[in-house]
Amino acid sequence: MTAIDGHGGELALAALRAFGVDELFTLSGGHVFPLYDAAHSTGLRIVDVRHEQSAVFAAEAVAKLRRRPGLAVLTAGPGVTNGVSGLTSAFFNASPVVVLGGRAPAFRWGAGSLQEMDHLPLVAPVTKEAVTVFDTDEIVAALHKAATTALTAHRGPVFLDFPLEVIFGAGRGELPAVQIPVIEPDPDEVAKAAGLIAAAQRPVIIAGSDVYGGDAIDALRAAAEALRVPVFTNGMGRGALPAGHPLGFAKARRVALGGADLVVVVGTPLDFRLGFGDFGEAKVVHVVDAPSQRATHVEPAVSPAGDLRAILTGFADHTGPREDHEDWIATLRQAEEKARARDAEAMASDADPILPARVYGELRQVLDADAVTIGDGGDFVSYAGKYLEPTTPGSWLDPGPYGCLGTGMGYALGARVSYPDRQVCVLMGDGAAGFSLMDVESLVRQKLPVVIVVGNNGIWGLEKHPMRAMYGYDVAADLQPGLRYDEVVKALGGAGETVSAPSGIGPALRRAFDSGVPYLVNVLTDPADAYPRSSNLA
Ligand SMILES: Cc1ncc(C[n+]2csc(CCOP(=O)(O)OP(=O)(O)O)c2C)c(N)n1
Ligand SMILES: [Mg+2]
Repeated sequence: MTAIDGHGGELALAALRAFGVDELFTLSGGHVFPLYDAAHSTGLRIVDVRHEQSAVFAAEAVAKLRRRPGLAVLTAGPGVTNGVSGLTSAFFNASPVVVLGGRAPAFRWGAGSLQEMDHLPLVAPVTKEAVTVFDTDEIVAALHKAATTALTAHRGPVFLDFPLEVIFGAGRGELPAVQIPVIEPDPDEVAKAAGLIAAAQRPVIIAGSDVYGGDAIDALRAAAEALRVPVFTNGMGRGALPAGHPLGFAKARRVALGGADLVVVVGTPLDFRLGFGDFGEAKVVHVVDAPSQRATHVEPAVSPAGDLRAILTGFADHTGPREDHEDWIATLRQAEEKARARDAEAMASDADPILPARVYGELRQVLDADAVTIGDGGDFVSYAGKYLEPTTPGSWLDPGPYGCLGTGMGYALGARVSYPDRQVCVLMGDGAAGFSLMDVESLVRQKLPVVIVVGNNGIWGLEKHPMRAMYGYDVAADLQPGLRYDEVVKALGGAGETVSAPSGIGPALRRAFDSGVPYLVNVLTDPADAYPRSSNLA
C-alpha cells in the first residue's frame, strides 16, 4: 500500500496510473478541471476532441488495442450524455474503458445547479459498474476497484462521477497493489471439450475479440496446431493465425460451417454474426471468458468458462486419442483458394465507377503488416472485412455487434496515440464520415496523422439497397453525391484529394501515407454496388 494525498483529481489519476493509464481523452468542462490539473502537473497526456463521443471511442480504442484501461473524462450532464453511445459500444465489445464524469455539487442537489442530473440511471445498464463517489477520501479506493472491475473478465466499461466539491476537495487514500482476478475454468469441462474436438471428424474453431482481450492469441494457435483444427476469426481475433498459416482461414466459412460436425466458438458471443449459434447438425462448444457469457438461447455440448489462456492451453495439452483432420483441412484449403482467386479478380476490377473491391485491392499494396485498420460505415466496411486480411493480432478495429456509426475518428485518435509509429488507416462510408469529421481538427492540432479513405457512394448504402429490396423504393437514404470530404479535411488543416478513376487510387494512397498529416482520400464509388448479404436486421 502506498499512501497518497492531494485534491480529488490527483487522487483519481494516481489510482489509474497504477494500471498503466498514461493519457486521457476529453472535451473541456469546468466540472472536471481538477482532473486536468492533475494531468498537467504529472505529465499525463491530455488529448482533447470536438465531441464527447470521440473521447469515449478513443478511450475504447486504447482499451481494445492495449488491453489496459482507456480513460475518458466528461463534463457533467451533456458531456456524459454525449458519451453514452461510446460507453455502450465498450459494453458490447468488452472493452475496459473508464469514464469519469463531473457532477453538479451534492451539497445543493435539487436547487438547480448548472448541468445538474443524475447520470447513473442512464449509464448503469451499459456499464459493469456505475457509481457516484461522495467523499474525496474514497476516490482512490473507488477508482482502484473500478479499474480492476473493467479488466476482470468478462471485461467492460465502468463509470464514476464526482460531485463538484468532492473532486475539487482535498483528501487522501491508500493505493493497493494491482491484482486482476482470474477465473479458473472447470478442468472436467475443459477436458470434455478437448475430447470432443479430438474425436470430431470435421471440427472448426471460430475465435473472437476476447481471445485478444484475454491475451490468449498464442494459446489459441497452440491449441489449433496441437489438435489440427482450422481456425476462423472475427473482431480483435483477426490476424491470430495470419494468412499463410496452414490452419488459418478467412474465406471458406460457408463451406466450413456447412460441413463441420463440431463448431468451437471461442471468446465471442453466439450472436447474429454467427447465425445465433445454429450450425445445423454440428455440435457446438462455446468457450467463454466468464460464466455470464454462456449463451442462453442455445445448448452447447459443453461451455467451458474462465481464463481463455488456461482453457486453450488445456486443449493443446490434450493427450487422448484423436481423429485425423487432414482431409477436412485440405477440403477447406481448396475452398479458401478458390474464394481467394475470386477475390483477387474483384480487387483488380477496372470498373468505372470504382467498385469498393478495387479500393481494397490497392490498399493492400500499401499497408504494412502491422498497420491498424479501422472500419466505420456500412457496405464499404463490410467489404473491408472481406478483403483486408490483418496479419497482426489486435490491429483491426470494427464497431463490433453494437454497430454504432461514428467510431472512426475516435478509434483513429486512440490508435495513433497507442502506436505513434504504425500506419493508422480509417475506412469510412460517406455517411459515417458525417458523424466525426470535425475531429480531424483534433488530429491536426495535436499532430496525430492518420489516413482516412472514404468510400463515397453518395448514399447510406447499407440502408438504401435493403429498403429498395423490401419496398421497391427508398427514403431517407440519399446523401449529396460527389461531396468533397477531402476539402473538409483541408479546411481543418489536413490534406486530401478526390479520386474517380481506378488507376488513381494507388498513387493517392501512397501520397496519403507519405504526407505525415491527417489525409483524406475521397474515392467516388459506384452507388449501384450493394454488398451481397442475406440479412441485416436480425
Ligand atoms: C449511429 C447509427 N445510426 C444509424 C445506423 C444505421 N446504419 C447502419 S449502416 C448505415 C449506412 C452507412 O452508410 P455509409 O457510411 O455511407 O456506408 P455505405 O453503406 O454507403 O458504404 C446506417 C445508416 C447505425 N448503425 N448507427
Ligand atoms: Mg455511403
